[in-house]
Amino acid sequence: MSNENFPAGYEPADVWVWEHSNGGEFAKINRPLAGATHEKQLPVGKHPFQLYSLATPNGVKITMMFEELLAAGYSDAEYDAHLIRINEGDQFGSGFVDINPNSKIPALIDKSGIEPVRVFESGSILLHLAEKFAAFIPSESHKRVEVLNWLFWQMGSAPYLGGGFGHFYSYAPIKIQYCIDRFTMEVKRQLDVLNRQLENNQFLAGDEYSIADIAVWPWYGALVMNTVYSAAEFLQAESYEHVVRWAKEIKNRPAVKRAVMVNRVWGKPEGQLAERHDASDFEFMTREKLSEIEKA
Ligand SMILES: N[C@@H](CCC(=O)N[C@@H](CS)C(=O)NCC(=O)O)C(=O)O
Repeated sequence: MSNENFPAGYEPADVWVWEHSNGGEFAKINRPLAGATHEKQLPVGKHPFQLYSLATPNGVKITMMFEELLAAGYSDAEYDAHLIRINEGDQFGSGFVDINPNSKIPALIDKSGIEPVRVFESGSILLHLAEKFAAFIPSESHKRVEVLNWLFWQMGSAPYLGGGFGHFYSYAPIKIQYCIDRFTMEVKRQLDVLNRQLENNQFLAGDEYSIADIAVWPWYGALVMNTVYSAAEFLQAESYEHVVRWAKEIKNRPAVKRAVMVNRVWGKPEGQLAERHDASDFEFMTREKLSEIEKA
């Protein structure tokens, strides 16, 4: 075996032992165990859809879908968006684990049918809503399968971007060249895949905006627009010109401008809407507006 391991001399033990200190930002909130750590029921609002989430890229996918559905006139898509603070361990509360045994945002309860159903995994939520409303997914089989191709491409690819590149480039407590090189190579390859696809297509799956764009934009759009990981220069993001064109076009959609605010508790006060229970909340319930009321 190599004698260049890090830390020097490190060899994996026969049996891995969990040390609470390992992990760095984000990984440190996890445990090698599933299940609830504490009893906590989830709040329930008045709308047919109850979303439990945070404005990370995985969370934004679902608020984009709801805001796009509402903007397209599907008034039955009204939703309550409750805040799950993953840094504080809300995803390990018993109520949350009941709706997502994987303890990750986003998670949804759909109360619009005869019985409430739980929906977890962002891809499953997007597909469930697209099928329910027959929206943002084409009905013709050959077009539909192309949307599913890119939807599932995202599910398989983004963990290399977030859990691999983002973790080692931004969050890991030490910079390890081997890990950064390995995941940078993969992320640049993925960006090139998207760039080639978007060179000849307005949207990912062709000429129609779909759940494929809604799944991919919060990760790869954010990456090239430098709103995650501050890595645009490192990755030469501007060279993926078709991805940049697509990312900017989607960013300017009114529904997307609203969606990125929901369950957001960082950044500019006017861009933070911790919870969304009504369309008017975007006007009256942002952090900026609440601070004005508190001061008055
Ligand atoms: N494959 C999942 C990934 C969800 C995910 O990783 N969510 C992160 C936030 S972006 C999370 O909840 N992390 C909390 C944790 O790891 O404990 C999906 O697409 O829904």
